[in-house]
Amino acid sequence: MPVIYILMNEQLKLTYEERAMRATNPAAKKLFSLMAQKQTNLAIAADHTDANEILELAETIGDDIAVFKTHVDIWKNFSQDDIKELIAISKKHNFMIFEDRKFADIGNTVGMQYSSGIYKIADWAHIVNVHLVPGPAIVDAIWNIAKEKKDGLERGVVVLAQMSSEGTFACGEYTKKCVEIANTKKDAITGYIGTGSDPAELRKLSSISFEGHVILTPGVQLESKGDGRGQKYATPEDAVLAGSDAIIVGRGIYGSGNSGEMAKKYRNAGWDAYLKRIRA
Ligand code: 5IU
Repeated sequence: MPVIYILMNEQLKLTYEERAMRATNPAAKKLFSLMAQKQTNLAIAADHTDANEILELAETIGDDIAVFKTHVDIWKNFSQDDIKELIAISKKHNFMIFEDRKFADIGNTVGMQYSSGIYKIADWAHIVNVHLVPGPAIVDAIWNIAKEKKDGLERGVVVLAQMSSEGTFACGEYTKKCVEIANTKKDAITGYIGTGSDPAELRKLSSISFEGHVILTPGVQLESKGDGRGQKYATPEDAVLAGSDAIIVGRGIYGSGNSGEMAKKYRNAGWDAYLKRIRA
């Protein structure tokens, strides 16, 4: 049994460059390549409610991150002009934008939520994520729109195979089912959300996940074990050694009082853990 386990986790030794070559989704290819080139596997969960603070954060830590994760529906002053500014900053500092919208409806509705309304997420987000509770058609709804865009933006869909919150149902058989579905849609799928709160569960996801898929992990902090509101944390090293390819950190950075300094600290912790993993 231990032998099988080691074999199944061989992909943990692959470099991001090697994973980029195996990836078939454009956003996954771009993300693996970008992480290798910039030497950072840090994603920021930019959960400010003021667009000005969001833009300031992006400018401050842009050089240290691979991904800037947004929740545009919490911005009290959302405008497409701010989105244009965010895109400009993302190009200047070379990071990808991930709108953490967690789509979860029937395909027809999700297609409209992705492309229409005031946000027009399809126009600017490299990555969006979906629950697979409604079934696989939700992925097709997004991908049919994404692949028709001719603007050169590398797009893809992240599947919420796990969650970091206490008591989540996204574990065990559900996670396996997510992987089964994602493996039938490798052009569309960038990868997974894999939990930081339970490294043993994360390790299971990583052992069955296709090596061209990226595992992004929320629930990561250096200091805290939880937020008292259901969120549970692992350290960057625990998460990366268990199979996380990109650590998502929110309050550990933007809530610290010194985002610039903390971003560098998390960047180093995440990258050192990655080097330790591929050299193990
Ligand atoms: N997020 C989680 N857990 C999950 C998923 C998303 O925390 O399972 I899916 C989001 C929520 C928040 C960020 O935007 O990741 C984590 O922020 P903190 O590092 O501040 O807890």
